[in-house]
Amino acid sequence: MLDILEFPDPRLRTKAKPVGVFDQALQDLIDAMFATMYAAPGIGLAATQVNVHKQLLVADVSEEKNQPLVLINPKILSREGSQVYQEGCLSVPGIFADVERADRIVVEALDRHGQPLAFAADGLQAVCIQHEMDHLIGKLFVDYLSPLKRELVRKKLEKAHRASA
Ligand code: GNR
Ligand code: NI
Repeated sequence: MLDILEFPDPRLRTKAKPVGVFDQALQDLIDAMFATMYAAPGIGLAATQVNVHKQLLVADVSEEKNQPLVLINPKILSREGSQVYQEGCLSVPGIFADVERADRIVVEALDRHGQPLAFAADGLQAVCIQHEMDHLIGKLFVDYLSPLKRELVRKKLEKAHRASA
């Protein structure tokens, strides 16, 4: 299992670089990210969260956990509408808050072998992809909260980190 960085770790603010090489090391990283995500359990995981600063995310929003999705160098081509969803994050444990995001997005990316793919996503899948893509630019869902709420979250997590140190 890979270690997941937790807010306010400054490494979560790193901007990921595009992936250019689709070698065995990348396949092993993707497999380890899925194992870590499913075990957590979570519906998505960005490489940034495991301290790998590459544009790579994994996700599976299905009930049966049998629809793994790998997105490499992802881009959002279009956004429509808005939805509010109560988000959580494996890097901000125990904190949940409403975030407004696009309701429907069209995404272009590469798969784990470097083959291009493009698709439309809505609902929870659209939330998840937008949340993961934020990680790749060093952004966290708590950044959408008021500064006061974000400060309360930071204090709560720093206290929890001290208690477990
Ligand atoms: O497991 C996760 N659940 C979740 C719920 C609502 C909105 C976004 C998410 S993503 C999160 C896993 C995670 O932190 N991915 O970066
Ligand atoms: Ni997250």
